[in-house]
Amino acid sequence: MITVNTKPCEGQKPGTSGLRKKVKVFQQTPYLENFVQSVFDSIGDFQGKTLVVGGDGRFFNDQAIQIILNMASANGFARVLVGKDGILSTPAASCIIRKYKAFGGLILSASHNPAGPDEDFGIKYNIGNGGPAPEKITDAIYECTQTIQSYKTMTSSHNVDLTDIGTSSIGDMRIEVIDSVADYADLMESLFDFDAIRQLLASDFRMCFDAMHAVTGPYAKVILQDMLGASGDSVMNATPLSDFGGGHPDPNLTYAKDLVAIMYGDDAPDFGAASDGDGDRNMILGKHFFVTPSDSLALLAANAHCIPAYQSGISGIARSMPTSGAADRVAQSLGLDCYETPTGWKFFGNLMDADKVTLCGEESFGTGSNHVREKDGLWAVLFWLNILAVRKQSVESIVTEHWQKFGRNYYSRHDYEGVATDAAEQVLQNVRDQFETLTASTLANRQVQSCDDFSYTDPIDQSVSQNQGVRVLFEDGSRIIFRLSGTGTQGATIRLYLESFEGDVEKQGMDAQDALADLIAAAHDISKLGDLTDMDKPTVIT
Ligand code: VG1
Ligand code: CO
Repeated sequence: MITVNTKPCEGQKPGTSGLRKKVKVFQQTPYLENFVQSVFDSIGDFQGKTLVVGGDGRFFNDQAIQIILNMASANGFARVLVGKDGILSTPAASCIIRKYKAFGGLILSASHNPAGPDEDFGIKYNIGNGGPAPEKITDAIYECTQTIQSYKTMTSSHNVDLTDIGTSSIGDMRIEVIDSVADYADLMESLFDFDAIRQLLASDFRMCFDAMHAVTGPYAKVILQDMLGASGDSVMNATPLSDFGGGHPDPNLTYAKDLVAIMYGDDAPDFGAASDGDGDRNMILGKHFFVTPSDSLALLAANAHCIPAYQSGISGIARSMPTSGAADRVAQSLGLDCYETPTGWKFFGNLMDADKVTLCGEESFGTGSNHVREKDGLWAVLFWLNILAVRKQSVESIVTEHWQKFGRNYYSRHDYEGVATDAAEQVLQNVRDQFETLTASTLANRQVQSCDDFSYTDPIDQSVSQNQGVRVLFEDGSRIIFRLSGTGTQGATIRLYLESFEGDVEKQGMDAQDALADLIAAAHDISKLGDLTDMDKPTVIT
């Protein structure tokens, strides 16, 4: 073991979901080393305990793991569980931390951000419940990165072989290379009615899952094809590539365009889905039909009784603040609490640990439950397949029936990527400056009820998170929300979220952009977004 002198590196503040930077930044010693040592210095006493390590397979994944293994040994971990070839999807890592009662885990991913030598890399620490470290810990990690003076590492001269399942060691620390898929597949089988899904897939029902050359390929092949009998062509782009095939594995209508073309084409399958780089997001499509993530959360909650694991009821629902209120309506009809948290999965952990909620979701294609402490892409796909197997209706008819019963929350998110940071901040400030004049005024033909910067007090540990989005809230339940992304690596991204509610069945068939047109215009008007960014349309519309 050696102790290496170091000094703080710039830009080590974790964002919405860990630390994300260009690969080139992570490759500069001691950028990664400083962060890993700062994690180890912030998480308490792990001497003799187990750490889980794995990532989405992107470029630099394997090298980063070798560095982490040497440092984990030098710092006193007794055992590390690593996914074969260094691969673990984010939900699988969460599952393994929980199942083997590990002290915590390091997940190497920049989610859907492009991968490759000139693209992005990321790392985050998950605690023993399997979920992302809460802000208390991420703040402590950041503090450490500001004052760090040395890190500890072993100096093994050769790389640990991660290509075969088996055991090896560095110093006193045992390294177990484990099957990346098996534990996760077992967990899925314990939650869903695999027999019912098998029957569905054996019928004339056709599905298509796009793994986007990212981490879910191996998981989808084992679960959907080997275990559930989906046809050989049902999983596309199934081989994980270190550059994700040059693509952008973000499952939305813009980036998952191959899948969208199939699902909107002639002879479209009955069900389509995609997941992101690290396997925690999901997009759900029916034949010529897109399910918004906000609606998907509401639908899963309303149909949870179809699923063995949730048959006896769910304890509550949580959604991130910008996510539409569709789930709130289901919670109300089921007599359950619905919690509104800031963006990022770390805010759901306490609620799930305290059994206040079973299902959680975000508008950004994230849904999950208390089976792990991360959002879970394939879990959502299996949940939908299980519902389809039980209800024997099309995706579209299930969604439209839901709207008839609960009303439709028209919803859209407009992203403006690569904006200058000052301009992005000014967009939000412009709205903030009008909080007083907007309140009780008429905007987009509606009465404004209130305006605020969203702030959240965790009901379990009372921690407070401020400035989580600028909101204009209307009396009829409509909302305009502005937020700056915390996951990008270049410039700023403005997210504009728009929502309005339609209870009248006759008016539920509109295109969302048309239904929201007056709110979109009002949002531009009050923020001066177009002038400040010099962009005449969003980079991505969801
Ligand atoms: C985005 C999403 C947020 C999600 C986060 C991590 O964050 O909006 O809902 O939790 O990504 O998802 P931001 O700060 O860029 O809006 V993942 O799949 O990238 O780990
Ligand atoms: Co992700």
